[in-house]
Amino acid sequence: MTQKAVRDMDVRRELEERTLEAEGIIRRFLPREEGYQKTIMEAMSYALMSPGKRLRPILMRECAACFDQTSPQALPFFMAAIEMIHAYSLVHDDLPAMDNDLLRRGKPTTHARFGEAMGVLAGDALLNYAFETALQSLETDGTNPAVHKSLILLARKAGIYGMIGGQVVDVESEHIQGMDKHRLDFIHELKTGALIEAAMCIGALLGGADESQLLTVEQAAAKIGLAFQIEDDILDITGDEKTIGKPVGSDERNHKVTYVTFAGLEGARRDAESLTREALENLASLPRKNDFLMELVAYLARRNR
Ligand code: GRG
Repeated sequence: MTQKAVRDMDVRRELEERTLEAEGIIRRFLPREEGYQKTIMEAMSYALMSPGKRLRPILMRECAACFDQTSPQALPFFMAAIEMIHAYSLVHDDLPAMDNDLLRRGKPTTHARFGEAMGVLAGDALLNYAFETALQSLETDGTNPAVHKSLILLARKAGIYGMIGGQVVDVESEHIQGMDKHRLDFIHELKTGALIEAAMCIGALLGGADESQLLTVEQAAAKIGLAFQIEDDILDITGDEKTIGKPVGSDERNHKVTYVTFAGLEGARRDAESLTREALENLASLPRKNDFLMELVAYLARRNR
């Protein structure tokens, strides 16, 4: 076995453990499936607990561990909340009005399983419940300014200046001629990057990062988010388990403009690698060296090699 294969296996094993831990935390905050609202609660659990990597809560926790972790008690609320926001975005992204996908994470999408109206409502409910969950952190750590800053950051990065903003420009871009690289970068930065930035910055804030350390983490996260999206675009062409639910190369066949359209396959790979290298340099400058975080970031950038 090559050295790279051994390293990949180690990261995957460690990642599996962290994924289970994150799922344990998320499950604690799930609403009980009962009463007249049972169906929506089932749909929320279905969307949230179907097998995903839980990267955002894991990145959050690992970023907190790069600091002196001044408020670990608020962390689980935000870990669960960010995954709820991610899950809602996937549910809505799969709806007929958006990507119209029938499979996600190897299973029927939420609207395919529960119907379109329930798909819309389950997404709405997960978004609302995410903030209900994050706001509960005030009850345990309400005097901590880092908690207040984290709540504002979460709202902003998930909203019109973040993920939703990126999705809006993406949807509108389907109807315009001549997508340019600047617009595509803007879409990626917001649609994919904003939630990764929120995850890592909230982790840093709750770990006790100061303003300049927070900026360093935000810069690293932006690079990781873009590298992650580039890898996703590469996977859409080369095919992998991540494309489950989408025909291999479908974006290319549908003439959807992706990062690969501008940079070519090799250029895209090179860009993802250099973004990752820069992000690792940023992370290496934080007070505590977090080997797993560094390994994870490097692994994400080479997951289709
Ligand atoms: C509907 C407001 C709204 C936003 C949708 C997340 C998103 C924005 C769209 C999904 C489409 C897409 C390919 C986005 C790129 C980001 C990405 C690769 C998401 C998938 O994240 P993973 O790989 O998924 O972490 P799992 O299933 O592991 O959680």
